[in-house]
Amino acid sequence: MTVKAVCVLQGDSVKGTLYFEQPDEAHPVKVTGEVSGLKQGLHGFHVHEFGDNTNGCTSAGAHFNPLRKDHGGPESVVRHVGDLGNVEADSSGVAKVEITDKIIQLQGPHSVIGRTLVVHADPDDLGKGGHELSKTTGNAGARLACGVIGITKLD
Ligand SMILES: [Cu+2]
Ligand SMILES: [Zn+2]
Repeated sequence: MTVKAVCVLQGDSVKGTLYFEQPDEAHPVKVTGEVSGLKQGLHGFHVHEFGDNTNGCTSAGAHFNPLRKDHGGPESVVRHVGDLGNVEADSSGVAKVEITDKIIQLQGPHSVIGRTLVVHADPDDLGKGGHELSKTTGNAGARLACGVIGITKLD
């Protein structure tokens, strides 16, 4: 059964709306939408563990990592389930998002529903930066905006 979800990202100046869709567990999840108010360039983009924004994006915890692996990029063999890599903002600060990912799910134990999507200030180095944070966060810096991923109505 197709599952659809939506996430509204809210930050001080960064906003966005992302749509998630998955026809069934065997098919990848498509993530589409737009994030605005960014500095031009790459920005880390992850699903974090908790759907808790009580203390802003900090309460979302670490990257969603049910398999207890090191941080990586979306194409890496070793990655967190929540590692969606980067989005790239153009000169007007808008990132158009079109991601197809085989690891995140909208159903089952790896479902990202009820967890928090975060967009970061800096590029995610995909685990390859050699920084002390590369293997945990990709050294992607501050959390500029976040929102909980929720199920939407099917049409
Ligand atoms: Cu993150
Ligand atoms: Zn990660």
